[in-house]
Amino acid sequence: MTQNKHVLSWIDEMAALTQPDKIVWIDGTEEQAEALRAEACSTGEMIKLNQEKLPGCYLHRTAVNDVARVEGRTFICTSKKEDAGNINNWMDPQECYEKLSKLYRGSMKGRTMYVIPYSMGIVGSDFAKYGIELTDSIYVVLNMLIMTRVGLNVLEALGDDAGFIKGLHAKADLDEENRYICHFPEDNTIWSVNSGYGGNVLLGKKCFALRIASFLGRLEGWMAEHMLILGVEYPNGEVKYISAAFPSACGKTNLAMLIPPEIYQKQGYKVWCVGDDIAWLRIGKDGRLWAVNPENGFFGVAPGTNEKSNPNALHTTMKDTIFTNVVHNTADNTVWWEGLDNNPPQPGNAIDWKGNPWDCTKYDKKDKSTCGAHPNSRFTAKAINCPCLSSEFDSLAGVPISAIVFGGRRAKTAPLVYQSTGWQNGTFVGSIMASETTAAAAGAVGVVRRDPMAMRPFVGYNMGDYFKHWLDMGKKIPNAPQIFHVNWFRTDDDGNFIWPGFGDNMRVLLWILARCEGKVDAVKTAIGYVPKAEDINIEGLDDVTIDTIRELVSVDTESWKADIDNIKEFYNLVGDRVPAELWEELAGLEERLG
Ligand code: OXD
Ligand code: MN
Repeated sequence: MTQNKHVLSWIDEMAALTQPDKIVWIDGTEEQAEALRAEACSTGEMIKLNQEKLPGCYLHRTAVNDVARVEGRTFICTSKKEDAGNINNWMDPQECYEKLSKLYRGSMKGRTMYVIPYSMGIVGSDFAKYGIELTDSIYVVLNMLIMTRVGLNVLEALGDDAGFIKGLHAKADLDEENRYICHFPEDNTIWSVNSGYGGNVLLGKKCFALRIASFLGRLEGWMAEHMLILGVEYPNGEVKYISAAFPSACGKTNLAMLIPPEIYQKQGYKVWCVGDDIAWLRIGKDGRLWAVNPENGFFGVAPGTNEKSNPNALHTTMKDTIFTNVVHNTADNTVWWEGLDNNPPQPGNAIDWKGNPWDCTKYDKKDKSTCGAHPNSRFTAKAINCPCLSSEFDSLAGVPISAIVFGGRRAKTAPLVYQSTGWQNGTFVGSIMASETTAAAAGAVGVVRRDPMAMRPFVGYNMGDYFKHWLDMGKKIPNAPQIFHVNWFRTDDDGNFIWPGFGDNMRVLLWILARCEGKVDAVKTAIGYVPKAEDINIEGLDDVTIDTIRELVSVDTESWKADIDNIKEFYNLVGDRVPAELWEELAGLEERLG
């Protein structure tokens, strides 16, 4: 398959450790993928769904103890602890290799080791980075075939180079006590063991395209961010691009695939999706910041996805999709999840995510254990099947970014939208990003979790150095994007959301883009620029008046003041590498708040 000595000797070493019965190279062909699907169905690892209704679609269930990313068991193994920083778990690389080697030893006996050569980004482009994942899971192979660009052309493009990311994944016993997701950024290596859940085992995604890539980006002068990328097309055909970072489960996929309200559709506005989760950003020759989505598919949360919230995502999942941990409707061999529609499969025809008969009549919104689909159940779907996929999805150069948008879930503090006063202030805005926990999650409601740039679980090095890298990048981008913050989740005194959200977020995106072009005024406040209420278009909105907008864009000085201590506490936790510029920004904010 390849003569690359670095590749071959590494595979030999890993095979000697894990001792598979055989080694199979994944070549990216449909014939091989089809044979693997058949094999997975014959062993029960996957279920082939109704091929008339859902062509090319399959269902998989993970182990009950293995349903989400495990931040507590995710480690950054740099030789110096300070280089991983206080926000990451750290283990000494040597200690970690030794510890995990014991878990890997002989773990593939009686199993096959699959060798997956893959590219993040388009093979041969300036953005592309190559990886090889070794895994004993067909499910992983089939997901990687959707999420990344897999094929022998990756090996050709790599040539004799040693510069590939070495990923080793073994399911082992799926023992949660011995589950580890470890990153060795200094060695371009990722080791994952005892899990079969997407975010822990599809090593191209969070592990490579965010944690390792963020480390490489800092060394090489680019950025790997937890951001969607979308294009807004104007009636004259011009398209402007926005990238946006929100914490996990705050609606990135919905925003990326937004359908504009009717009044905009009639005028000819459209929104195109370039990516829903990860952006790699580089400074272009023209001095602007250019972005690609390094992935090739969507690994989206199923519950809540429906014809209203995200019709584009729903259509994307109608073919060639792997569903994980959703309800199996055995009446017609299809799938269902909470929030899809009001027709759950009836008792006798429904199998829940654990593989047990499910009775929808016992469903209680407040009790997660009564759900048919796991709240973190997923679809793995091909980008190419997305009806609103941007024509620039495959562009070698990426797309030029006009605006970077940060966002969180804040009941009171953050207004609907505000604009930072420049790159340094915008970096500060990103660094203090936060979300409040909702009643949907276990634990206290309204607890603020700081999640800088939505990267808290994904920065592969010291968070203070990451902030510094943001500031340094700003100095190098002659024509930098404007930086904004949005909050779709402001609530009234009864706890109801004030802003309708979803497609109507288009109204805010248009204000953001108008600001980028200097086409609209704004009001300067202590935190930055907020819209004049009349500049957010409310035509066609039933429950939103100009007074509602006034309320939404008002700055609640008291709740900001109350937030300052929490920000200081967080900066202190990040530690002494927080750049002085950000402390100055914080002092400035405190002063302006009075
Ligand atoms: C994801 C996440 O799965 O952010 O995208 O957790
Ligand atoms: Mn994500």
